[in-house]
Amino acid sequence: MKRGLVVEREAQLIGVFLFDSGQKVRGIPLGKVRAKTKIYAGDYVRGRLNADGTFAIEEVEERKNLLIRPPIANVDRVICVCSIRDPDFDNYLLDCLLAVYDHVGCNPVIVFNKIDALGEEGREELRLWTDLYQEAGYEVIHVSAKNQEGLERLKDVVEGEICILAGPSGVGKSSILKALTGAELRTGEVSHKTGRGRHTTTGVKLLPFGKGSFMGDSPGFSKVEPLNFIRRNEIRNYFREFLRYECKFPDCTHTTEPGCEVKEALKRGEISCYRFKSYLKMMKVFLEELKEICR
Ligand SMILES: Nc1nc2c(ncn2[C@@H]2O[C@H](COP(=O)(O)OP(=O)(O)O)[C@@H](O)[C@H]2O)c(=O)[nH]1
Ligand SMILES: [Mg+2]
Ligand SMILES: [Zn+2]
Repeated sequence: MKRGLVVEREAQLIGVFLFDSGQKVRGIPLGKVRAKTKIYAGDYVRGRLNADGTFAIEEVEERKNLLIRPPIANVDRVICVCSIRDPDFDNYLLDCLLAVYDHVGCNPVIVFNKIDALGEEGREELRLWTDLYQEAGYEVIHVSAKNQEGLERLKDVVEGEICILAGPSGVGKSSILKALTGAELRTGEVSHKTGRGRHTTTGVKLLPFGKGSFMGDSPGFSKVEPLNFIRRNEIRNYFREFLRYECKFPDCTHTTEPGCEVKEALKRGEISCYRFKSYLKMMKVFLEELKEICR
């Protein structure tokens, strides 16, 4: 049996990239497969080549995750794209994306784009945010889609992975995709005319790039409400730097409990006030004492 990756999923079409030959072939799932599961872009499949060159899908491997927007399975990486200027950096939005994508198991990496366009002040701001997120436990990469700077490093970091881009409008997601894969980023839904009238489906392609990596051609979230995805008392698990501390109560929400080591770390400056404020905002909690700690 051969192993492949579903790189194209639109209406009735299933495009499979075969790992042994690097060929793209049309996949046709056997009835027993079809009865068991839908097939998504990002599914790893096993099967055999038919005489006519199509690929009989005999098996869909178990998924490690399945994103809904865009509909892609087995996403290893979400590339959270930000800029310092044009548009201005929105740290709360980034913190929301980091939390939600960590929660669904898509190991987020932070990419600051447009570094070519920064003046002295912008570069200083970039340094501060970069330090902050690295200290919190995230990988941070500086790129310029315009000058192709930093793209090799990005390709190394996501080697062999299925990726999608996320982040607000205007930060350069389309430009990065174009620079990495040569293709244009599709954003909207695709309408199809079928025999049964007009259907709306979200077709997705995975585009090969770099060192055995694939990128979805529809972006992930540009903004997100964490409470729609994560239970309130679990948000604390998706602030990586909080996990280094052990509070008196194992279910401490780091708000009003006594013996909170996260708040102690905040007071000592080991945890960033920006990050802690984002946490409280996601929790929809107001803490009077924060005025004293974070000036
Ligand atoms: N100076 C500079 N401009 C960029 C860079 N990347 C994208 N842009 C510009 O930023 C604008 C938004 O880019 P786009 O890729 O459409 O962003 P998206 O909304 O995130 O897909 C466009 O005018 C791009 O030309 C970059 O690295 N440097
Ligand atoms: Mg775009
Ligand atoms: Zn605590």
